[in-house]
Amino acid sequence: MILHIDMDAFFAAVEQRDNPALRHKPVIVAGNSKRSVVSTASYEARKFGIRSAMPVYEAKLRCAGLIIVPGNMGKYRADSKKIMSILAGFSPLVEQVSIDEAFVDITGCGRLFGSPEDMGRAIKNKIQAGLSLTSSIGIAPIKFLAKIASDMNKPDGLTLITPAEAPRVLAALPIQKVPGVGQAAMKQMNILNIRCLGDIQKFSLPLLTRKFGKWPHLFELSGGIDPTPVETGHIRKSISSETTLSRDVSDFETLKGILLDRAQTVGRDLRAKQLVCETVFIKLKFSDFTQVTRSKTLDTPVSSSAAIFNEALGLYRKIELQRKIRLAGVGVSSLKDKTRPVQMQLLGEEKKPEMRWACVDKAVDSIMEKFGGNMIQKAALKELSDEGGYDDTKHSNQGMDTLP
Ligand code: TTP
Ligand code: MG
Repeated sequence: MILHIDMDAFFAAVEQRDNPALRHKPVIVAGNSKRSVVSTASYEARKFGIRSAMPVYEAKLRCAGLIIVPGNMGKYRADSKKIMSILAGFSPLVEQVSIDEAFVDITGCGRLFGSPEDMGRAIKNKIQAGLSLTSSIGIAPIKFLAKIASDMNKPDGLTLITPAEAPRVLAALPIQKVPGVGQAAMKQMNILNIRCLGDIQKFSLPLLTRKFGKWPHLFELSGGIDPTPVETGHIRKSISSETTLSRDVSDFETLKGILLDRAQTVGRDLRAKQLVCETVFIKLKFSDFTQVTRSKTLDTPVSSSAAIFNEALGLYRKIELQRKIRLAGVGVSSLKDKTRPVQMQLLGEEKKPEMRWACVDKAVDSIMEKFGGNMIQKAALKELSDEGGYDDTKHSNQGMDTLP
């Protein structure tokens, strides 16, 4: 059996816990710029229709008494770590999937902790006692269903789907609840009158594959098959950082500066985790809220901010700009352990810029770690911030990313 846990209104709940004046009130955690978006809303705020990723101005319109609290990632990360270590006390097979979410394989834990339901309750109680936070837990025979189950009775839920119940729940599951089913797939499914996962079983797999290519996975899920195991020792799939600009821009120098700044943040995070990356990607959101992402896979893994920046810039140059840019982000994926051997280029190794930049990065990283903030930055960035080109509503994604 697999258990999935997801904390309730995580950032907002932490803030409400730490400040009694915020309890039972509509609260959002968000930046303070006019263009900030809601990271999360307390359940009291959700009653007004306020949701993650909604612009703050819209949230304010929906709820006059809304309280806006700035985020504190350090605090959320520390709590996340405590939650994960509580989970590790129940099973060695824990896979953290985001800052407030994890799968736990509880197969074979029965003798120590009782029934799956008992175990779910024990985990919830331990988190409540240790951190004064509520969580929602789903337990099911496969990962996919466990995640669906944890969402069924939020907040403070505990939902068990037994192996006997699983086929019925799967069959009745609205297709839009299935991860990976986007707008385009939904359209095709509507044509075939597929509303629930169970409807997929009415078609033959060869027919679906011939017509739509990538459906074997859905077909398997609809039949209750999800072979993905709980993966421990999980390396983050990606690291990214993005900036919402204080005004929409299209001038190259400002955007170049932002990419440089974001590349440095991402690079620092990457190096701090002793990782290298094989893919660099960028994300741009335009004034009309449409967005594009572009990625490039590299021949050799890199970790220097300069290499990440150069690749990001190369990607950016290839995008045809028709509208002004509202948000720009840089990210890295295909992350590998730095200590793992990699194939080096045989020629010109001593001249490789990546090697030379390693010394600069090392010096900059240690200064930043010691003194923090803006103690040291690229001269190009100094000019930009003097011009007031963009605000500081950055947020590093936590691997649950919206980015690929
Ligand atoms: P979620 O688990 O998606 O949301 P939540 O915990 O706030 O609420 P729920 O009870 O529905 O689980 O995300 C966890 C945290 O990640 C959330 O508290 C804030 C952050 N986050 C963002 O910063 N931006 C986003 O768009 C989302 C969805 C979450
Ligand atoms: Mg959550």
